[in-house]
Amino acid sequence: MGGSGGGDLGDQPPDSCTVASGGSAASSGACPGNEPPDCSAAAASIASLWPPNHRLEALSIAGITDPDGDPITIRVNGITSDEAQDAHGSGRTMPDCAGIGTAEPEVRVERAGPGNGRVYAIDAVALDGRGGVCRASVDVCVPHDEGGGVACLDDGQSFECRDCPPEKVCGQQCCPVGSECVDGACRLADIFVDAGALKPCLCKQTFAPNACELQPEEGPCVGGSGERVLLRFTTTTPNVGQWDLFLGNPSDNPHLFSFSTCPGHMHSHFDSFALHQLLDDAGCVVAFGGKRGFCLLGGPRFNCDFQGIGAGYADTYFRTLACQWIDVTDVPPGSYTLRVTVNFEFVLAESDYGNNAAQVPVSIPDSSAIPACPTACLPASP
Ligand SMILES: [Ca+2]
Ligand SMILES: [Ca+2]
Ligand SMILES: [Ca+2]
Repeated sequence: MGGSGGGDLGDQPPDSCTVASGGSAASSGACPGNEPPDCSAAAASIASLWPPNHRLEALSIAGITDPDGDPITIRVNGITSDEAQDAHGSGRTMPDCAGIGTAEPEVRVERAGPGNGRVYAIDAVALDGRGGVCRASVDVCVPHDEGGGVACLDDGQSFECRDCPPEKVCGQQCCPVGSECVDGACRLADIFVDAGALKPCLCKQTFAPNACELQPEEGPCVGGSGERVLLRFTTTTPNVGQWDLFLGNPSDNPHLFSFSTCPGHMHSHFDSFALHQLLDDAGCVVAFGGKRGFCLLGGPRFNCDFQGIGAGYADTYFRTLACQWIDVTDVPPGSYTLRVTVNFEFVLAESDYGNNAAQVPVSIPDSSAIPACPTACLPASP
């Protein structure tokens, strides 16, 4: 499943989206339904590592809470350092970081001999399983001297720290997921959501108990079997950056993909691309979509086995696709806001994360006014 992609940007203006809250899943304030986890007190389980004997030290990220008490899943998106992994005098042991894609980052306890201490920065997200997400960046220090009273000096987090796949090697750098080495530098794309393309509509569909849409590997993207009311919409994601959004072969980033065995879906799906939320007047999330399967492709260079969105192209998930909806069966009639956020877990490096959400007003009538899919779909936005 996934977008047909390949659409040229044409006349779609890059400012046709509504900038929302930068990936935070719910607004501030008390929401009866769900609030996102709170990353404000996040810290590494060990802030300063000693002695620098080149071991890989397993850490965790502490201090993240969820206001609703939801169980939290933490995932490390990346680790950077202010020293190159093979910095002079550091032992030249590589890779110096591991655990990306897990809740347990590992960093090598070493630093450059002539340096001022090595600072690692661990970039992670916390997910509450109900569409809430927060982002944390925590520092870990390997001081140059023990007990010298000198704090680690962060000379700039210039070095991606991991077992770098060959196509990501860029001089002394390792390009982060989503970027690509061109002319000796890691180049970043910029995707956004086209609000004008969403065109939400409502229809009813009946699902058998064994339907793919009820399987966890596909979301699940309906709340149960039987007749469901679906708010369908089209997500179009243009890349307005100067460079391709580059994901490449799914096997290079296995932690970001899952393999669906549902009929017709026998390929690797990118899990964390878009978040679909329905908000009430208070900005609280009243329903969210479960769609997991994304195959990023835009432009002639990319396909499902080599994924990406070319500069000047867009990836589109049409509202007729399975799971490209929010199940609103249990949402009372009324006025709401549909919000779609791409790259909401920040797994793809981009030059701008502030334009990744778009929203449009939605009106949900009494269910007797909603027709059956797929022959009809009642427009839900003015
Ligand atoms: Ca929560
Ligand atoms: Ca330093
Ligand atoms: Ca962006």
